[in-house]
Amino acid sequence: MSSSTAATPTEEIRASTYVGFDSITAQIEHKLLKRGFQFNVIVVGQTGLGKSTLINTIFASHLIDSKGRLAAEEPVRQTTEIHPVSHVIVENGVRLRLNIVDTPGYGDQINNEGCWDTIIKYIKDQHSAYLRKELTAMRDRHIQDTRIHCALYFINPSGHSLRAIDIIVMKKLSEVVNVVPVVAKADSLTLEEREAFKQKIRAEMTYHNIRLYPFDTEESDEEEIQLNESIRTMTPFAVVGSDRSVIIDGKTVRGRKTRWGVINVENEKHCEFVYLRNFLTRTHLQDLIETTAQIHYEAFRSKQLLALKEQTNRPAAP
Ligand SMILES: Nc1nc2c(ncn2[C@@H]2O[C@H](COP(=O)(O)OP(=O)(O)OP(=O)(O)O)[C@@H](O)[C@H]2O)c(=O)[nH]1
Ligand SMILES: [Mg+2]
Repeated sequence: MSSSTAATPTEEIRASTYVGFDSITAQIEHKLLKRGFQFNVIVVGQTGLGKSTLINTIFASHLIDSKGRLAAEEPVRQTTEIHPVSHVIVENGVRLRLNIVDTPGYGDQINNEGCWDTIIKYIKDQHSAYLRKELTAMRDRHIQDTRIHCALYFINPSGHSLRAIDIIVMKKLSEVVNVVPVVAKADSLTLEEREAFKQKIRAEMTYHNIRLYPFDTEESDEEEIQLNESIRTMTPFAVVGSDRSVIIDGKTVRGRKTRWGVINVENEKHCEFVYLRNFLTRTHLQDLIETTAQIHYEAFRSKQLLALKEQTNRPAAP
């Protein structure tokens, strides 16, 4: 584009009669509401840290929120394969298809080398399926999106430090997906231990140069930058999961009943599950989806297309 035309300022004219194009936002909203939204999350981490249980907790709490759906009461067993679980949640006319991909935990073998490969491959496969659909001559107007928007990474609540395997896997994941770390089974730490552990993990992640979500961009305004900063100081979220309901003050909630009392997973004083849920659904849902398309998928797409171009440009062998 020539710079002389780009630099000319456009004069703003106020319409003398009502034209009605301000309804474009309502038109867009109507269209989006009809189509609905798709949000895909994957859970990753060592075996037995409560990944499958947390999925149940998220669904159950959402289902309670959106009033009157059946709870996901399946008993949790050790996960042996990558398994997407999906629910459509409706709230005030907004339809969200929430896909959570459960993965088998790793870390109980003597040699854990490459145990995360299948998970990375799964994430890349979704990108490649999307690209394939985008490149077909008769592409659909709306492509079904299975790209993973967020990876919840489960950290063992050891209270000491990250394990070597955590650092490797989070680094690998952060190259292809938005990574959000959580401290699993946070009920096993005291409040002081929890804070100290979280601080230690943040320091270690900075030290190892692990790039975690959320990212500030040139487009971020002051408010977004502040919100992102507050999220960064809160991560990793210390969560407790439960696949059981307990009754507290006549209300059914997700909780863990122990000999010394009940942990209500939705009580902010007990754990940070509610913060994680708010972050995922209330404040960063759209940004997670957008970042996936604009950063992670874009990187994959340009790499693939460049490779394709090189292949076709190469002179044929004699
Ligand atoms: N104390 C405590 N126990 C939990 C929590 N979440 C899950 N558990 C228990 O931990 C055990 C393992 O939970 P799972 O959800 O199967 O763990 P997973 O990470 O899916 O394990 P794999 O499928 O082997 O990777 C179960 O007995 C759960 O009840 C938690 O927040 N606190
Ligand atoms: Mg599991």
